[in-house]
Amino acid sequence: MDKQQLETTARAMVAPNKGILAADESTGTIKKRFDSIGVESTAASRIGYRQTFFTAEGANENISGVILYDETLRQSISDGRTVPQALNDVGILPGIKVDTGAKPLSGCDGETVTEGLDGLRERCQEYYELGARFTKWRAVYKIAEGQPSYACIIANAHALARYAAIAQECGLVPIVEPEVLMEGDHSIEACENVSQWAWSEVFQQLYYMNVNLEGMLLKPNMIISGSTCETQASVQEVAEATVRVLNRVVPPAVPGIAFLSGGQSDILATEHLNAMNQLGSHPWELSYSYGRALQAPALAAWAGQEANAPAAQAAFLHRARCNGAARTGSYTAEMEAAPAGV
Ligand code: 5MM
Repeated sequence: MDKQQLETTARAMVAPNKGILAADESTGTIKKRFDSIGVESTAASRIGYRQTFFTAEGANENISGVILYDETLRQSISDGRTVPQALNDVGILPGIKVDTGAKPLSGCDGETVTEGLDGLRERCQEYYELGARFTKWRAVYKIAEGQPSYACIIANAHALARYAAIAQECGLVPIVEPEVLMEGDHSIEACENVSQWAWSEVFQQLYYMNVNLEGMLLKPNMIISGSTCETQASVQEVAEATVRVLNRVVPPAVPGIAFLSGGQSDILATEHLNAMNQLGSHPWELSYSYGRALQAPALAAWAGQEANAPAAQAAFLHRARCNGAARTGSYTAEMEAAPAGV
């Protein structure tokens, strides 16, 4: 492991005005997205869609890296370049999702533990050879009566830390993603309590597994009201609660926090990030690693037609620019005026 290289890569992933595009939908998830626009999900349609992001001119101004799925890392875009090559050519770091999904946690009604540790070292070594420079593993926690359980908290934290240590050993920066789901009628206070518990355990396990904090990133949920909670916290409340919990549990040695959007609307995800960056000084970069919040308008504009690629790219670049501005707290509602081509 080259410690210096890991730290340099981690810092590049949260460079000023930049964030990460999460395009690592597994085959089942991308099928759901394509179903929503009536497009068949095939290997060809998946790369046809995703290459609109990889080839969007100027994306590198606000996108530092892209999280890919195994299939995509091995595919080529229409001009024949491999996906890692096409990204490298414009200075965007290729990354790879290495977990194999959230699976039922025995004895814990409906809860999951994320799997994928078997053979992880060998897969990471191959991914590095294929050009990946960072990785991602997502753990999922749901809030319900008596949940998350201690078993769910401890099993997922342990797996995240084992994963992070192996990734670093293979020269890959680990993005550690403990996601407390927003689905449910719970309050923002419940989200705050559960997130603080889950993230504290994650950092405890990262310590036990000797993970180099300077060479990793955290990808958490924001502290937010449950999606069906009658009282929805304001943008300011979300920003303050999220930074408050991060301050309690995330060591300043971690270079950056790259939030997931988790089902928030694209604009709300930008507003929340912007409000956090307006709060004043914090020891880590506060950035984004959005999937749906960066892709949703582009997916709708693309609609399965290659001819719509320019419109999809314009929609994507617009969201990337808005989130880039949110990195410095300089995003404004006026920026949402529809860009040309959308
Ligand atoms: C891109 O979505 C990923 C989906 O992975 P699975 O197909 O394995 O469920 C997801 O992990 C994503 O990287 C993050 O959750 C961020 O995406 P959102 O849409 O929450 O910003």
